[in-house]
Amino acid sequence: MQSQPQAKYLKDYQAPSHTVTNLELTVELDPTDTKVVSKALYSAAQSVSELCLDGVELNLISVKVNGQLFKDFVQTETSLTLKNLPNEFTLEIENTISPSTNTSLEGLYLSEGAYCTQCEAEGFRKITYFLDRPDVLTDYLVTIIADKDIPYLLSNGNKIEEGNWPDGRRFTKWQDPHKKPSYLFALVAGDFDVLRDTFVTRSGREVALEIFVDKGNLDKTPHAMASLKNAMKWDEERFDLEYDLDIYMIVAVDFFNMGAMENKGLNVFNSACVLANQQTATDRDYHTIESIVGHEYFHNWTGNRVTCRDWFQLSLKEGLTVFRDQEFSSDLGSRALNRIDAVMAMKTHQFAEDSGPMAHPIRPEKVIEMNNFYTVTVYNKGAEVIRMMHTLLGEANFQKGMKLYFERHDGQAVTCDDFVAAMGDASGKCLEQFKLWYRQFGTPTVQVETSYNVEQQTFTLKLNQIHAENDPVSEPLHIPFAIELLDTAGNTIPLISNGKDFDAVIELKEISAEFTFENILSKPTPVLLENFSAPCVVSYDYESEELIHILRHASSDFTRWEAAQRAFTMEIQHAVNTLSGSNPVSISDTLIKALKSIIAEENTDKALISELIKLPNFDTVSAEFSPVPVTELVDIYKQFELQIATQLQSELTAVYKSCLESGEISASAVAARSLKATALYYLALLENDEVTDWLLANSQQDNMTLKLAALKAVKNADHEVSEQLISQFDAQWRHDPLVMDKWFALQATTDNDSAIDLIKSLYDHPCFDKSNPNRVRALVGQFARSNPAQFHRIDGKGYELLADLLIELNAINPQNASRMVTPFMSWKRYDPTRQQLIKSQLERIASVDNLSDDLYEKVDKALNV
Ligand code: B3K
Ligand code: ZN
Repeated sequence: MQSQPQAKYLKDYQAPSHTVTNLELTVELDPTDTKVVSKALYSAAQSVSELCLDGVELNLISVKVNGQLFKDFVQTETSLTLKNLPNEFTLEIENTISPSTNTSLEGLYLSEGAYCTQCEAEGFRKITYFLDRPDVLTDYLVTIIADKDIPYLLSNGNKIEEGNWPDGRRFTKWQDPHKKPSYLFALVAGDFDVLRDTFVTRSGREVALEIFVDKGNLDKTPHAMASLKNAMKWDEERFDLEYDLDIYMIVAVDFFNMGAMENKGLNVFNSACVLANQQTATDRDYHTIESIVGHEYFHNWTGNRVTCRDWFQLSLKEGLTVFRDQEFSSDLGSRALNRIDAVMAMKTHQFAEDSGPMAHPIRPEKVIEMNNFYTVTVYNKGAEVIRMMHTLLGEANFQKGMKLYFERHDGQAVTCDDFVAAMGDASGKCLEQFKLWYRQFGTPTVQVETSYNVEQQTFTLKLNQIHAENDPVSEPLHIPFAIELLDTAGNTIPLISNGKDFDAVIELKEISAEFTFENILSKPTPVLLENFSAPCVVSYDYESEELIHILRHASSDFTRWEAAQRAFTMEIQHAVNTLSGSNPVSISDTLIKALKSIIAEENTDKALISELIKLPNFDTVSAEFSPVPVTELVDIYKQFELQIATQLQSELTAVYKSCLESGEISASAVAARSLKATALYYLALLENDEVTDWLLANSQQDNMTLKLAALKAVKNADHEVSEQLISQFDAQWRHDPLVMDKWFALQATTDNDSAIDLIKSLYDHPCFDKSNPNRVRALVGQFARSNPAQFHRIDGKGYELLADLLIELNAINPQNASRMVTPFMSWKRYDPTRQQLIKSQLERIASVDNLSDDLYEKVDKALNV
């Protein structure tokens, strides 16, 4: 019988038993028999004579203590415990590993012939025995030895020596001047093309910048390089932070579990997050690359210079770094559109996680497999928590807090409390109550009631915070609740309370509180939780006219978007309630009228218009229902899209024609393409020769944004040219699997009963590879996320397809399997038939032999809520 995986608890944290200095790591690379020798000085923190090292899937050759062969140890599958040790000693361990059979993409593995590593969170233990925890900071001297024909042998820090090894192989030696935890160690060896550049820091130091990519991909690297230089400059200007090494390297690999990894001085990236040119990447890809390159760079201070004491504190570095990358993108591009993206991620993914069996605080308290906690909660809600502090403190005080944080903790491994303390101390603002955000989970609701007093010309808001049923925190949270009041002309009314000017941010600290504003000449329209100032749900009975008023008149673009989303959602809710038989449902005339005038707005960012006229995504809308009426929603979305296309045909056609751009990547061209794509998406639903010509013309463009827009539109509309364009794309891009991911994702949205067979047949496509996470996510991930009609088929075949794949992936790559199980986690939100179908698939997974900790933790939680 399998032993049950054991959970670890934050409350059990203990400081490490030893410190480690002067780690010398020698790695002799070989696909199946890599030899690793690690030598270091260990000093016991208190007088303990035992040392328990982490190590997984290692073949131990020898242990030496102070140069002498040492046998007094106990080995398990995950550890090596040495006994009867002196207080201080050198430890030399030799072991071997097999990178070529490592398909977990954790530890040292091969990606298309190149050696690379992934050590966060606990992958270093798959390379050698070590105290593999983030609070053990060590200096590294790394020697890499490999065959002569591998030109690049890279590790962290500076290359201090290279040459020929006595037996004819080559070696390089790297020294990292900064102490680091093992999760930031990296090694890469392979043959690459390299883009080189330099950056001069504001103190005048020249930093060498190098981007390594597979041969032939050099023309797809300039955007990542430009993004890196922008990030370096931005961090100096906005956060006063300068880079601290002489070299910064990025390596792009095809086999990678996440987007990228911030290893000190040597980032390893998923090639999807580096490679881009106009032919192969969409405008969205360009944006993602900029933000991820920035994110990894920003970790150099928030994560690497100051790191986490333990993995429960992951949000210390991730929440903060996501906040920083969001600010970077917002300062460089459109703040409103970036906010829309961030809030959409929260409402679509984080709220769902928070209401399901994997709900956890941004600082989790109990973990079985750490890799399961690189979540939208830790990352995105973590960033919202940092953003709330920014809102409460203001930019100047927030930056004072950052300064103090670095003054106090540079070179240390610390906790989220340390961060909040620095913010509180630097600003003088009490954040004691605010800290509850680190412990609570389940999305809080702020219930709002309003009343207008005509005689006194006052407007009163009554706020009431309600915690989710599963929330461990019952005391009130400190919620920055931003508001705006609009007058009948849509102007912002200045807020006055108790005779004084009132800042737009209400600090709600009680369970319920009332706020009255004076001098309000007529009944205002309230904008609530403006700019999503806290990660909460607002419950307020908006009249649809109020939403349309906000949508048409609010000065904040983000606010307009939120109003549009709410207005659409209300219409969908209404349609679900009235849907019966084959009776058509429709969007109200007032909303249609508002959409018409929005499309025609001349001074509005085209990219914003594009977002304003889109229906909210399926997952966000689903959250409003219990159980989710899958079939009805699919039907309503189709009817609504067709209605928008029909009733807005002339506006959409006009706007399509007016969106001129010539393939460049300026903000205005990107915006024009975005609106063009949305117009095309709707128009493709109508039978119209002119539109067919546009679709065909766009599909032939040398610009991936336009090409893909045409393909998405024809696929969604099941247009007569759909098949033709789909096979043309396949023929054109078969040589480039990264581009083919877009094609796999499109195929996954096939909205008819052939979808399951089609997906299964694509497993045999020459570009498809189940061991490549990008491919699997593009095809099956997209199917489960974006094809509700087929994934939730009432015969259960969609669920079976996903479960079959998860069972296979369990043996290949548990981390990827575990990521892919997400659509099953919310099974309780569906009707009894679907619940039963998903449950039986979860049970099938639970009964698999050698179920990984990754899947076990999630499936067990899903089944036992
Ligand atoms: N820190 C890495 C993520 C590591 C995930 C380990 N399963 C990327 C990032 O957040 O920057
Ligand atoms: Zn990160």
